[in-house]
Amino acid sequence: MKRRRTALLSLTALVATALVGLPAPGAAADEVEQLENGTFDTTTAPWWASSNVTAGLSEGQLCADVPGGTANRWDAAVGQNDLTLVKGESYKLSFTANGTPDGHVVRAIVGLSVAPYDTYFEVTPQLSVSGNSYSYTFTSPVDTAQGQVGFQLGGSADPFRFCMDDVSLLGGVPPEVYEPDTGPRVRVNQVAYLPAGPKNATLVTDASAKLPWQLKNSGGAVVAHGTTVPRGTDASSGQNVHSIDFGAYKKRGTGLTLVADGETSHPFDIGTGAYEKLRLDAVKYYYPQRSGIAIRDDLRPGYGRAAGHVDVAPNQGDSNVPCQPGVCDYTLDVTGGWYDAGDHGKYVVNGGISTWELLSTYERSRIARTGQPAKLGDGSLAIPESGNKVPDILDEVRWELDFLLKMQVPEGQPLAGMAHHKVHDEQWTGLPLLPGEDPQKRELHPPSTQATLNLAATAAQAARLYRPYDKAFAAKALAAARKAWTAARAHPAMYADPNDGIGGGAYADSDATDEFYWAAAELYLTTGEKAFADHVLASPVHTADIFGPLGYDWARTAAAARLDLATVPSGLPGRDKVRQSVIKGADRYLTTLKAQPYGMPYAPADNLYDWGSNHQILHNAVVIATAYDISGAAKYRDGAVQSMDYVFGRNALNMSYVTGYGEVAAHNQHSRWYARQLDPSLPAPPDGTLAGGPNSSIQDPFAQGKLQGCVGQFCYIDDIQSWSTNEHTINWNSALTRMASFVADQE
Ligand code: 9MR
Repeated sequence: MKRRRTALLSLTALVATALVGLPAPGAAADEVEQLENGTFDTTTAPWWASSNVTAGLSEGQLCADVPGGTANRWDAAVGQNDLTLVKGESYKLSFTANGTPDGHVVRAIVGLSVAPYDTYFEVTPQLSVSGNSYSYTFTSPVDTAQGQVGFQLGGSADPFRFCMDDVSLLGGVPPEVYEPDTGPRVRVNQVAYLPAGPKNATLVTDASAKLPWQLKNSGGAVVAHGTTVPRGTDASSGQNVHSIDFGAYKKRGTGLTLVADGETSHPFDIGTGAYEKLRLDAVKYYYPQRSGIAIRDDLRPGYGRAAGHVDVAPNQGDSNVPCQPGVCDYTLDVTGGWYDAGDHGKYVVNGGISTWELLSTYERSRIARTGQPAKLGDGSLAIPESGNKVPDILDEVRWELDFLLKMQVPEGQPLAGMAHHKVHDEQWTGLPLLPGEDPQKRELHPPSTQATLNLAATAAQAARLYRPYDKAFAAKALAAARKAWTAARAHPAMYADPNDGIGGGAYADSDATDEFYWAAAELYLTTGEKAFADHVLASPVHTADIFGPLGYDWARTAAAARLDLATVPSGLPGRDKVRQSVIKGADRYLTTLKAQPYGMPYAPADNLYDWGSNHQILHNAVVIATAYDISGAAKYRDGAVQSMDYVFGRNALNMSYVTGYGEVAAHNQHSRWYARQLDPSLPAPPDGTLAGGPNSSIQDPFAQGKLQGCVGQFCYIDDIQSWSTNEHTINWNSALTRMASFVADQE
């Protein structure tokens, strides 16, 4: 996405200040320089340098000779401490810098000078010999008197020279007004509509009366036309909009455009197999997320890398991981699994919902009326196990399942059978950082009831799905699931600490009734045992209305149980009612979808978009898709298919949230190793990676600096620094996988 800075006023102010040395008219009166001696006229004091850096004055600049061979950016640095930062105040960080030889990337931060060394703002410019000026505005998320401006120079194999001048941190500046470049006002699914499927678009316009629209083929000839339907002000974006329905046109084609109100949409296709490719790409995302194995460049060109966390320095390894102090006195081998997201943590709760959703994609392919199991079969995903006669999707998920099983507390220990909530670094690490280069100590965090039930549910589900391919593994998984179930029953309220968020996410959840329901459901569907059916039937969750506006997720897992009870064959008493409850939920999501001028089945309370809203939209679509699988009614198929339009660009930002799909697509998702935005030698996220999407709470400082006051759909920015709106994770790509597979089946 292009960014336009409306810096006119502040630029004028800056020039005027330079001329007369006084604040210019219009400049805030209280703009205050926070740094001492940023001009290096006679000394470098009070700037400090790490002991491995030789820093000094050189032609009125501070120059630093940086050694090669350090691992992390922060292993070599210069900076200034004891800065006061005020929460909610905006600051402008500016400097000139050059580097010799060309091309070195450094990290400039404003953060905390003491542990836990939080970073409030960071940028990672690539330096040239001739030098450049840099200027950024951000808003401090905290009050502190221990602030720091730091230039982190480490992580280079070779030595280089870094020079800087005119370093300034100006407080009290007006917050930067960020305006996203949203392109043409006709918003379409930039990827593809299905020939026989719904075809809808949204027009942003000031007009209140209906307008003509035209559909053009790639040669520019008008192939269909009609009039728009005025929809008034759209709450999710604050825009005045019309909707356009061109579903009567059913011919396949590429490079079509929709024209209305003098604007031409981004080009799109009708029925050219995009979803078949997405079906694969969405699952192919997982192989390079694997921990504990080298990623083969021949299988993922451009993504090959060393194995992460296998006890090769600087990694401390995952094969002998201790607990946090005081939590346990054993160590576990917890190698393998998928990294959760852009971080190097591995979390049983989030691994659980992701595993379930990939396995349910596979299970659906075997039982649904439109399912095509061969599509994700052996040889489909280009993974090391391709060719072993096991469906590739099962091989991929097995990588995670083996890890989840390793997280179970061993026999003989006080909490035997419970599962540790998570394993991750002792401290948060910076970006970029390849998995194999993470030097942090790894720690097991206390077991939790939810993690234990995630293990029970997914291991039970695995037991029925892997049985035809690996009986021993199926038996092992079922035994682990039973053990976990029993342990969770004995410790029903052992919740993860919501404050345990240093070095990794908390994934805290203070309600386990849904996880008990889910685990019981999977154990029942696999074993048919009455005890598990009784638990399902007695659970208050079984009859509760669980299909609310937000959509199910890692913390709210009741839908995983309900959807499986409704679709996986069983003799559960009252199964028809269960199926009806899914239809009822789908009806509600269809009502939402119809009321939304952008056509998505999502209208959160108070228009507060949740963290990862894109996957919640997809999850509501999964409920609609499941209603189609249950009933065969076309309205559900169409509603589910239409939900993809939002994800692929029919939205207020006019962008596709899936890398590699659509004219303008998210490609800077927050990641420590798909960090091309920070280091051009690293890859961007692979095609088929879903961005989290609009998040009204904008928890990260970068988004806070750009998106204050954002309305719903606008609370998103495609920048690697925005971890609260633009991360990628295994549980979001599982939602994409599930829907991509459904839509591909309808083509
Ligand atoms: O997706 C998670 C969101 O629902 C939580 O509110 C948030 C805070 O716990 O964490 C999100 O998950 C992140 C996790 O904690 C660490 N790895 C990256 C995940 C996605 O941002």
